[in-house]
Amino acid sequence: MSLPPLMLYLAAPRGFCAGVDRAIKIVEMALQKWGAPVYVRHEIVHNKFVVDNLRDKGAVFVEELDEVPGDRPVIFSAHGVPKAVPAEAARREMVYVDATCPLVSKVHIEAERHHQDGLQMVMIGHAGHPETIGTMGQLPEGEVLLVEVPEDVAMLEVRDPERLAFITQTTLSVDDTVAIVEALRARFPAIVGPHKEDICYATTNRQMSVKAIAGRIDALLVIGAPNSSNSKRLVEVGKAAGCAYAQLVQRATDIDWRALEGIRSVGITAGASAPEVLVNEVIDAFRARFDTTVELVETAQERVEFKVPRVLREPLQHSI
Ligand code: 0CN
Ligand code: SF4
Repeated sequence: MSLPPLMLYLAAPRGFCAGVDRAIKIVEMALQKWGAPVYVRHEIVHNKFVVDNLRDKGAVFVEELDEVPGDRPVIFSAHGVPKAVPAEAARREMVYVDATCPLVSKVHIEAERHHQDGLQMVMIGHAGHPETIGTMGQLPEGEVLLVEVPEDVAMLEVRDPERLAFITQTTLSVDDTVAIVEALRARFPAIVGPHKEDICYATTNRQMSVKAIAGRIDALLVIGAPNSSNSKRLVEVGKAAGCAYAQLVQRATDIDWRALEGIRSVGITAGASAPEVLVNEVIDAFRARFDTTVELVETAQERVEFKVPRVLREPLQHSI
């Protein structure tokens, strides 16, 4: 029996970004340097496959610092941590390595600078997400007000409308954020902020490549985890760009083949925390069911790389 034909558009850039690559390397190098167990506060990046792999190598994942014994190294995840976390690690004289993405740290520094200039901050982000918690936690309680949707702007109670600044989460939808920034600027003309927002290059590029394929596909599959903000945004961007069926899948076994019956084309992308092996697994699953032609749709090239912290590049001075 011959298989039905299928065009598979593979978006690029997709998958690992420089911050994720660095964060995973940090855990691997810490395991090499200090041996197991190395503790990691929060999933190093939001991907079960990555986390399970590192756990197999000796990483222990916890949610809070007080779950880490004082005599073992601890790594803070790529999403960033409130200031109180490294402060507490230092107080306990722990060995810690901060795997916060440099592009998240940049937003932390921005917030700090505006605060020192006496400005109150508005953060555009998702409540409860670790990056939002970490960024808001750079400043004293109450100094950062959170807005999630344009409607929140009207409800803001600010100290002084003339002395405000805004910052954003790095993994938001570029288009949705424009609307929130416009609402902020309309209500607070004096508000200062970044040129556009603080969304990172990887988030921006992955959304752009989804838009490039959305118009010509019957279905879009985004490989990523349900707690991965940037991956979930790719599903939304696909739908907003006209793709009727857009679904987040962790790996090939999550694919709802019934929903895909009769499709002639599919788009595949992956969030910044999803490893390429899972992309290949999904492509292979399509090849098993369809006579698949793969076409790469590349809308940008990425050459960003971040160094790991110096402590991991130096030889071990003394064992712990
Ligand atoms: O999926 P991630 O671990 O995180 P979010 O998209 O949920 O923020 O991807 C890495 C991004 C960062 C920081
Ligand atoms: Fe850094 Fe962006 Fe990757 Fe997050 S998605 S780790 S901010 S490069």
